[in-house]
Amino acid sequence: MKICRFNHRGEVRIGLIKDPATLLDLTAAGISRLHPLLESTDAAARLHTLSAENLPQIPLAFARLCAPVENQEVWAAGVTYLRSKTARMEESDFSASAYDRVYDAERPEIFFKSIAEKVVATGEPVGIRRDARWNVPEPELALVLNSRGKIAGYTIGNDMSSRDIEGENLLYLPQAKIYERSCALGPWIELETSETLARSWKVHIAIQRAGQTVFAGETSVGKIKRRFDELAQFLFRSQIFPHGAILLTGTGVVPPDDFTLRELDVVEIEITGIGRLSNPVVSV
Ligand code: DO4
Ligand code: MG
Repeated sequence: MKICRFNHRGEVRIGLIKDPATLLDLTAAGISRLHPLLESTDAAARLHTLSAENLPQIPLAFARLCAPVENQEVWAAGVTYLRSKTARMEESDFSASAYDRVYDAERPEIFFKSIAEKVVATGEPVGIRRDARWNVPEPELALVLNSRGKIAGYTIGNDMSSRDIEGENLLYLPQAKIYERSCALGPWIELETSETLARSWKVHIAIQRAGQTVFAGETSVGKIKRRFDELAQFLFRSQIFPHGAILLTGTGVVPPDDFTLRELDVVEIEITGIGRLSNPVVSV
């Protein structure tokens, strides 16, 4: 079951994706936020009941989807795929061993990525830093965690990154990762999915430039080295998240070293089982 936030005449409403072309307006049935659904233990049953009711229907093609995040902080795990470890070791000089160590360490790499209001939705531009010369998207499965640290659902994330800034010095990581429009989430949240099923999903990325595909790559969620509850438990150690949190799970697709994003490129990330997150690129 897929739930979304959408903007209708200036008001953010909650929707249930009924079929590939239609969403049901759950706000007409009194559901005005995602939070109670993510906290609830019987959200799926409630949504099944509601989907049989005569709720207003909106063609998806006309719906302006908002990022599926309300006031959760967005965090990200890193170096969870072998591919990410080797690419980062190659790009960096004196900090290469840090990636090697964290890949095998008990404690994962987890870093802060974004506050909710800075997250961009599908269709909205993601940013590349003007002061960086090597900018890439990072297509990632995102865990939607409730306030108890339980996985309430999954969405797609783009952890936009400036590889030259990160590669110059690991202490520059926050600048490589956190800047205007550096995080996209969407298009919606997939509920009711076990980790076993999610691990069978494929992550696919294509980058379009002037109508041509200039990079495409694919990986599998199953290649993530760590269990999802392990990542969630580390995030929730000595921290509370009253609104829940979003946790990106790391990238397993890295474009070749001579590739950098350009303004007007379009980044399309698809995760089977969820859908597609699509964003044009702007310089920020
Ligand atoms: O260690 C730096 C960031 C890693 C990351 O974002 C990833 O592996 O996806
Ligand atoms: Mg990443």
